[in-house]
Amino acid sequence: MSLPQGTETSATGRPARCYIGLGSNMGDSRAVIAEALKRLGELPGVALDAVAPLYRTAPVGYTDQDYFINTVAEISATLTPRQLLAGLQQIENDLGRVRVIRWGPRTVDLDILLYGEQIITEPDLLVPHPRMARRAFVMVPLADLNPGLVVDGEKARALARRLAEEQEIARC
Ligand code: A4P
Ligand code: MG
Repeated sequence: MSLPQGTETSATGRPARCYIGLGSNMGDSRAVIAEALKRLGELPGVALDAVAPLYRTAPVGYTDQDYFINTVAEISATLTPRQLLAGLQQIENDLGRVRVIRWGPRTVDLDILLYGEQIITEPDLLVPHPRMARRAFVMVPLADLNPGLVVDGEKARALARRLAEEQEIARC
């Protein structure tokens, strides 16, 4: 029997290695990201294994807004992708997320970038995150954590180097 997408944990029964993208460009973004990371590690079924450095990044998509602070966290998860998404959305809401425009300013954004090897294609849950391989603000911190990870057929480190030449990003 196959389960609906997003309701399976890792095929091995072991925790799934997942990567979470974090971004903020409203309020005290550093403090918001720090608090989001703390709460991420406190979610039941989540162990926070590693966090990349913080980066200051030029806005992508809707460009008439402030620079972002971005990073990526590596976690081990025993909850399902859907439960993980619900946990991330709870953190966004608890931190007073405000977002008016798609791709516009936000207090905090938490995206599931990768959930183990799972591919999920549901209207409200797309994993791998469909735009991650085009974004320096995702690929540069992801490559800090796992340079050899293959994303879209290319190693994260190579992808990150190329994107960092095209998009403004700096350690902060
Ligand atoms: N959703 C689907 N798949 C996922 C996933 N893998 N992880 C759904 C999380 N959510 C996922 O998200 C809208 C819906 O996406 C959710 O209800 C969920 O069911 P949202 O966070 O409410 O809206 P959003 O973030 O404005 O939209 P989206 O499409 O996720 O935006 P992006 O692509 O994440 O872009 N520039 C810089 N420099 N740094 C940034 O962090 N972020 C964005 C947002 C644009 N430009 C940026 C940055
Ligand atoms: Mg989002």
